[in-house]
Amino acid sequence: MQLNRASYENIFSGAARILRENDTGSSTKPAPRLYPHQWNWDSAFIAIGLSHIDDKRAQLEIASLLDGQWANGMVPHIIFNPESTGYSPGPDYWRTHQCPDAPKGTLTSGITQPPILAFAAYRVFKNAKDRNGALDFLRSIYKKLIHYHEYLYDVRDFKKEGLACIIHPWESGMDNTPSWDDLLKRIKIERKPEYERIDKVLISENQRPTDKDYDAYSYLVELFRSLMYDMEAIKNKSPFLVQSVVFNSLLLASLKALKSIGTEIHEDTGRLDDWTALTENAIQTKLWNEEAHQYFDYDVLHQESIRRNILSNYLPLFAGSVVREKAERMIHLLLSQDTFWPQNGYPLCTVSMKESEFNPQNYWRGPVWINMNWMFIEGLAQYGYHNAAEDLARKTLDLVTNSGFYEYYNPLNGEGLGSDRFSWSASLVIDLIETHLSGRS
Ligand code: 2M8
Repeated sequence: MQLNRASYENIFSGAARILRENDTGSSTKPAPRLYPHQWNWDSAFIAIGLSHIDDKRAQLEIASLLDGQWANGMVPHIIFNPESTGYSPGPDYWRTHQCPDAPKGTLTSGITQPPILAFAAYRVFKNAKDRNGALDFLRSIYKKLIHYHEYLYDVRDFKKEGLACIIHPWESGMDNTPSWDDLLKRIKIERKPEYERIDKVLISENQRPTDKDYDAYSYLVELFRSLMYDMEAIKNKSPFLVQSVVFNSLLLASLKALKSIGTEIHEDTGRLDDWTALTENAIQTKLWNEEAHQYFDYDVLHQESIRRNILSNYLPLFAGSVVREKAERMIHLLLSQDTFWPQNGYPLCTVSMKESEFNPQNYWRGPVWINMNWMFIEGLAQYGYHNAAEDLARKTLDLVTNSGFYEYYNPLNGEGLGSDRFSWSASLVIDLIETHLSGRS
């Protein structure tokens, strides 16, 4: 049987419908009710899928995110839609409008997310049918993208080692991954922060972070708010400072894309090569663990590697920055039925099944996420593992065909979890169908 674009007609049109339903005009909500604003890395993943349907709308997704850019270059993790309510913490909690760097007239959070934006912008360009329009788009965003990366190196590379630091679990995008457990437990919360949790009203509690996690998340936001989001002060006072693998891998992938963008539009790509070499080297020297054959997040305050076997430790494969011999060892672990690829279930678990914290139903503690699978499909293909990449793409499409466009899935039985009609699940399915199926059965 030939499985190609035509075999997935229904799933493709279902995905396109979800993107239309979650469209607010210039941006796309990650989910209809649970996430009613614009999120940073969601919009990047969404733009990639949209680019197969409508060039201009994909470009607008990225441009609208950049409208929320701060004067210091930061692209925030959430841009609030003033017409949407029902998400907490909202703009009243973040209170970023008090901060001189925050954009005027746009309400945003005060932190960022894994920087895959430039990578997505380049994909949007490559997929465009109108080449001239797409070049204009690149010209209109290039300086803003450079400014974002200047921020990541000049402001966020606290140790001046070529590794951007994250200051909050939300900046990793993998909010309650077990890698943050010990760090969060160590935070001394003197006064319980005041917040409400709407997520638990919409989604089963056993699929979401705990209240203890939320105490820590909110405590950190209240701390940053009290410091007026001043990064020098946060660097000295925050109990959460991590050189994260997911963040720096996506940064690397974006730097390479940014260089291609600059070359396309004949712009100066000056600092990009230096940054790339610096970060590539720092990932190899500081984050690589020879014994475990993988990269580990690094806890800057306690000066130790965070030794949890989680899927994002392998993301340097997506950035294409792993030498072949290391890559082969990592891919062997990744495809193993003991760790991330359950024998009778669905790959890839976000936490190794061998870790005691592995939980097949809880958020970033084990379930399959489509964006992660998508990045590994790209990574495996880059390293010449075309059969494994296609296997993973088909398994991912089977999962969505059987269970729907969920936020995440139980890897053991395929059950859909979290929010239904989740935008990046829809968008990346479109990209998988369009670019990752060879037509082999
Ligand atoms: C989740 O994070 C938000 C906070 O940013 C939340 O739980 O309320 C994460 O899965 C994150 O990666 C994602 O960008 C966001 C929106 O989909 O939801």
